[in-house]
Amino acid sequence: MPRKRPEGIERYNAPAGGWGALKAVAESLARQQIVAQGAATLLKANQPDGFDCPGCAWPDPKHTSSFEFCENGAKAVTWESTAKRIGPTFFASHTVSELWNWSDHDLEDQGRLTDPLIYDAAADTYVPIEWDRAFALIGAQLNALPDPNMAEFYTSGRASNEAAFLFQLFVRAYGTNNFPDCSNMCHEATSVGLPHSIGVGKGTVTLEDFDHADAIFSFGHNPGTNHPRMMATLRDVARRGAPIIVFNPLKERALERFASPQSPVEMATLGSTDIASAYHQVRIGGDVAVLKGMMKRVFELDRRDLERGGRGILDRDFIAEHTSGIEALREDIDATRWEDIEIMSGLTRSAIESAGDVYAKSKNVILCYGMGITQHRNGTANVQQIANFLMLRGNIGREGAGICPLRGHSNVQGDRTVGITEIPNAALIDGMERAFGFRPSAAKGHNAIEAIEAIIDGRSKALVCLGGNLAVAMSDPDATFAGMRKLDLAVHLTTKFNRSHLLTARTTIVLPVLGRTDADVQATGRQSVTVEDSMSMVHASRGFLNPPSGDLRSEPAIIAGMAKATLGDRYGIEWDAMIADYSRIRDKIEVVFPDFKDFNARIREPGGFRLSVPASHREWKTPNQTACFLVAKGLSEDPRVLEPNVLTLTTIRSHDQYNTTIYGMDDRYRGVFGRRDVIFLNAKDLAERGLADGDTLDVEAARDHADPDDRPRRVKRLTAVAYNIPRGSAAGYYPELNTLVALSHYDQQSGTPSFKSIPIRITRAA
Ligand SMILES: Nc1nc2c(c(=O)[nH]1)N[C@H]1C(S)=C(S)[C@@H](COP(=O)(O)OP(=O)(O)OC[C@H]3O[C@@H](n4cnc5c(=O)[nH]c(N)nc54)[C@H](O)[C@@H]3O)O[C@H]1N2
Ligand SMILES: Nc1nc2c(c(=O)[nH]1)N[C@H]1C(S)=C(S)[C@@H](COP(=O)(O)OP(=O)(O)OC[C@H]3O[C@@H](n4cnc5c(=O)[nH]c(N)nc54)[C@H](O)[C@@H]3O)O[C@H]1N2
Ligand SMILES: [Mo]
Repeated sequence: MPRKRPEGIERYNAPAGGWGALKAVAESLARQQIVAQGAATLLKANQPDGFDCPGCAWPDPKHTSSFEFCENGAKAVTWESTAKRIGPTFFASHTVSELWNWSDHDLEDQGRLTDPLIYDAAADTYVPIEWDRAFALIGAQLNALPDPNMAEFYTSGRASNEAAFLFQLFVRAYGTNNFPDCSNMCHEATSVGLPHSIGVGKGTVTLEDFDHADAIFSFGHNPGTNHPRMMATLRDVARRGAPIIVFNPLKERALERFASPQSPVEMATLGSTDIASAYHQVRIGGDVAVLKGMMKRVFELDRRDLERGGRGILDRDFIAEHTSGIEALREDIDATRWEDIEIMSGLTRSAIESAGDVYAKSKNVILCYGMGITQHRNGTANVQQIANFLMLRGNIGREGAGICPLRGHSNVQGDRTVGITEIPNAALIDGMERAFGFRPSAAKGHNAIEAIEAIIDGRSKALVCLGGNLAVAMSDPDATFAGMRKLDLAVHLTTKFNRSHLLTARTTIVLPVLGRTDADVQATGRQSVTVEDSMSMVHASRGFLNPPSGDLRSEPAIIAGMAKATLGDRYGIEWDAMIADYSRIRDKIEVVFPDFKDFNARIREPGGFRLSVPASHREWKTPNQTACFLVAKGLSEDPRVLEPNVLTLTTIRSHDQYNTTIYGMDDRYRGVFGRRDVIFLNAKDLAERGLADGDTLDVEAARDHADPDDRPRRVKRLTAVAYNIPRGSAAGYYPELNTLVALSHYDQQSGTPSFKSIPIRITRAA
């Protein structure tokens, strides 16, 4: 008799997509009470005259496609365009202390905020405040700080280019570069790592390149859930017979099999398309070992081919003309032993060699990657080894080949492009001076980790958040929450109410904003904003719904309101004129960033335009003007992973969540229903500890006594799920497990928290 599975844990045998996806959309429309209006809203997503889907940053075929069905895009849209509202009456009857005990799902599920609010400490509730009074308070408190560097200005990647640009203008005119950003927790390893390799911190491919690729390598991303529109592309690639080689510790269903809701045949016959041609379940944190192993194979095949009188496997013309550093890389790879590669990757030599053989045989290769690569202590090194791997055969800067980081938030890349950065370069400073007549500070500001540390230490006393849920998204919630409660000023621009807003400061103000789907009408009429996708395409986005209440303002308008109240007419910045007509903001963006030449004209072209990515045409903006092979010593990021009894935990997203937004409690493709308090483990790792599927466990982070931040970190009572995952690896859900991550546990080069490799120990719960 097979043991009964734990409650809510089932086996999911169907392909990803299919009828299950259609059903899920119908359910989320019904749950958000928007059946009629919601259906119309979905039809406007990613249309030429519609809004940009807030679900992910995957590009559209020219942003002109007929309606492309996407379950999780639909969830993101319905969650925002919900008919539910949360206003003063709600807050009058619920204290902040009471709301603290609500779940993240229940907080946001109250619906869209309708009024600006301020926290009343005496009553422990939020009460309405007039916009102008809120702005005046914010301005007075920011001006009262002895030093502008005592304030932090956070951006979450849903903000439009226009909002982000005004935000950085406001903050730089105020006098600091403290720009913690969700990107610091996400693709910072890409932004920091790739410029050293190829001179630009962005991907080099376009959507069309996928039509010309002979093989796709996929590392550490889960497109069926997080970039669902990518599935159409992967399906096309698979159907033309090009290999897709996947490296992921978990067998993600959509990377195995996908039934396209767009395909009448697959829907009618319950058929599906196999996606991965080979699926390698790499150990968590084993990617450097895999990449080095495949490079070792390529060097070996190259040597053999030369011995036989061939021209070799390496792209020697590309290497000679465009690169530097190949000899040092070859030495490092030669010195790396297969035994170590096998231990660290958890894969056999022959499996890695077979993947290397596919690479060597394919003319054009694209490598895609996500958080499984960046959120490690060696995230930057991971990204740079990927660049090395591609460069060996000239797979950067030509048709059908290149590097494809899957960005997170729908405009996280754009926010960076238009100036949200704590490390402004000379071009940005010069550009700001050209556009606005003042020279902003060039001093390095705080990234996300540094901002939280400054808040905890009391060095920073104010926090202004352009969206997001910083406290819940960050490592070490215990320390982070306590720090936030000591602030003098906390300001949140937001569509919905979340836990970060419950961390009240001396003055706490919550300002409700228009979302992507809402019509944004200003003095000169309805406005569009712009966003940049993962492939550097910039296009317009225009909402059309009636806003949730008459008292909402747009993000640009609120930023301008705070700026005027804080700066007065400092530097003569024409805030009102820019808000009346956003094309004037774009004119200024164009002055600061010449790449946006003819910005307003070009966003009127269907599909928008592509920003220049020099590496895409083999122009290398590195100090020595070449693409650089970079050596990363060793294979392990953290000696603790080899200690006895230690497992490496990765934290992942369920199918029913958007970062800290929990839409629902199911994770359909992984067979988890109605709960999130689980930990996925290899059955043998469980058995070795006298544990079994369904047991209740406590999890403790392995200690690092040399770390000044060392202390016990525990999550209690998780249910063990025996799962198809490599030995030594474990997985569970973000954000519930962030308690296990010390603030000091991050990649030293990029500051990206190491959310994907947390050394842990498990024990049976008392
Ligand atoms: N519906 C939905 N869409 C989203 C989001 C969302 O939460 N929900 N979030 C958005 C954001 S901000 C981002 S950054 C992206 C995130 O998109 P992803 O990068 O796909 O997000 P994760 O769920 O973190 O998944 C990481 C994947 O890496 C694998 N993995 C974990 N550790 C390792 C490892 O050590 N090596 C390898 N090779 N693989 C590993 C996991 O098994 C998982 O499949 O999605 C964006 N889109
Ligand atoms: N353990 C662990 N931690 C992680 C990760 C992980 O994989 N594991 N991933 C990290 C990553 S990749 C990221 S990007 C961060 C995410 O960090 P954040 O970007 O800070 O978090 P989100 O959950 O995306 O923010 C959701 C909130 O944004 C607000 N919001 C939604 N739409 C809008 C809008 O249009 N305007 C405004 N102003 N507000 C809006 C809503 O209030 C909602 O509650 O988390 C990071 N944390
Ligand atoms: Mo992200």
